[in-house]
Amino acid sequence: MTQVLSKVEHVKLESQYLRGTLKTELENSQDHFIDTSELLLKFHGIYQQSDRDIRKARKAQGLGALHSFMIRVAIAGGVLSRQQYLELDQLSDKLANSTLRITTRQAIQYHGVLKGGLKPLLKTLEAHRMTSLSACGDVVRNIVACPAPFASMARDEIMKHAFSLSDNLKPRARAYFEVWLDGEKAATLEEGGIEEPLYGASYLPRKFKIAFAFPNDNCVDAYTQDIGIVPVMTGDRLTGFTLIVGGGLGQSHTVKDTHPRLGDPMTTIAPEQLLETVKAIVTVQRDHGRRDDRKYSRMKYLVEAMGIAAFKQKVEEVLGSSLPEPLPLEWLSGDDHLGWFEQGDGKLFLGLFIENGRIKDEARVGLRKAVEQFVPEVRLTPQQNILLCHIEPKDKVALENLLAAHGIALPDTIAPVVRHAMACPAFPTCGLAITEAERALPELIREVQALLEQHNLEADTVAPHIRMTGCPNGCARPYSAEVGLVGRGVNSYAIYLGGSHLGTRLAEVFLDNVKREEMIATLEPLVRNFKATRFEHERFGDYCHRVGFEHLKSLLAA
Ligand code: SRM
Ligand code: SF4
Repeated sequence: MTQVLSKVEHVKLESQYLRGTLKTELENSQDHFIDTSELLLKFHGIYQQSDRDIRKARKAQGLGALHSFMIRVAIAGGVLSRQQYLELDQLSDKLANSTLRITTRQAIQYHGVLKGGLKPLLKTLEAHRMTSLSACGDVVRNIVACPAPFASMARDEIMKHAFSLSDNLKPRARAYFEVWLDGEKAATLEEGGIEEPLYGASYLPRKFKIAFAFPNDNCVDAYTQDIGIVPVMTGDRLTGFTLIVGGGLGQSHTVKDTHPRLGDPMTTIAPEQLLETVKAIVTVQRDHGRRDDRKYSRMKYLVEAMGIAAFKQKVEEVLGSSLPEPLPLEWLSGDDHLGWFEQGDGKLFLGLFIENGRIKDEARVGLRKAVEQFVPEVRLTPQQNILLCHIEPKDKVALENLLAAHGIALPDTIAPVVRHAMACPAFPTCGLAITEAERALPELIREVQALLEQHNLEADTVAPHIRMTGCPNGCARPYSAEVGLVGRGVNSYAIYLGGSHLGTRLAEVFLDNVKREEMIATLEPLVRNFKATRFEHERFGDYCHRVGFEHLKSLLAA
């Protein structure tokens, strides 16, 4: 059946492989790009935004929006050399709003970049072997991987696979270096022709996300990805990969039948089959995903409509060979890797909590000095935190002192409920935000902390994982948390409950429209009953799932 293509499909097709009019518009005196270019910019890792805090006031003065840009730097596996981290830090002062925002996919975002700053920023990134190409857009996005830097052959091999997928799945067309790099060949990109061998002229129907977990540790939320890749190990030898296919979280309150979905285990393959199998899955989504309505274009809807068995058959047709059944999976943790650890090679790493991923103010200065003096490599985590890697044990005390001098707390001094919480950026930069998240969560989460302390439930083994977003798109993965708070209206949130702290079960909507100021009073009876009736070692998400929403609602009524 032929589909009526959505507007975005036409923009892609007519863009001559992502060129459009970007180059000429970059040279004009406007502070922004036209609509069609705005869509193409995303493939280059750039979002056109405006400060929503001042939009109304400007309108009242008869002024239009004041535009600036968010640039997302794709960082495969979240791995950065010292030099790269320091360069990213400096750029935030020179060309952005003096903050670095670690994302839930191990990337870095700049906010507040002006149009004139785009080219210098992207050129500097390139000079340090970093790129924003395909950090956004209808392509495979930043490849996520468990960042823990323990010395292990298998871990090194998994990271190499992540880097290799990242290189192999980048778009090939030359538009990025023509527009931003004065046509110079980018060291970070393999030069292709004018065409896209994998993606074709209209790229994928929608964004596509891939993450590598580590056996038993689901810190990357593998089930929420288009493809979650779980290594199979024999001792410290990598012997295969199990692929979980068709996950995704975005939904819309107003669009029927949109919903979060966890992926299905599809197959377990040998390590050397990974690239071609992933490419085959991407090809099936490219050729069969919906292109008429972007609300239903994610691969999760294709997998759901076909069923995993028929989807797998399509992948086998592309490969020309059959795929084995998946091995069973077992999850023991969704570790955040925070605190001091011995790497196993004589060095240490230190995982530090960064509230909602925003590196700013004095903490940014402290981190910069720490990296300059003591840290050869930095890794970003899918929980918006940072790991300082390969530290000499002799430097431990000096590093701790330096961090303390800049007000950076060690993780064991931070309440577990705070340390496991995440929020998306929402206001003032996100054009889709309905209500606050990053600016609202710090206060709310400390109120939750006080509530848990009242009931002696503050320990790491029991404090729930809570994630907040300013709209239902789910950027901080609220639906795979134990408690999800999802923007529903101005200053109100839907409360999702019953997810698993291992990311293996979705939370479901419990109450649809709870005012921020009613949040603690709403959670209190549930927390009290959890304390009174929980099974030994039971987590809050598991308790909510076990007792059911009817019971939980009766507690509220009482
Ligand atoms: Fe997201 C759109 C921020 C991870 C689902 N996301 C956006 C935009 C770009 C808003 C826009 O389209 O104008 C947000 C920019 C806000 C800003 O001002 O910075 C935005 N998303 C983020 C980040 C920065 C949140 C964070 O707290 O870190 C994350 C960047 C990740 C990265 O480095 O690539 C981010 N977004 C996610 C995730 C979680 C994940 O991937 O692990 C999801 C849910 C998983 C999924 O994709 O299903 C997610 N973002 C969305 C969606 C809904 C997609 C859908 O299938 O319906 C949108 C809207 C869209 O695509 O139409 C969106
Ligand atoms: Fe914006 Fe919504 Fe994503 Fe938050 S969840 S960053 S409000 S799109």
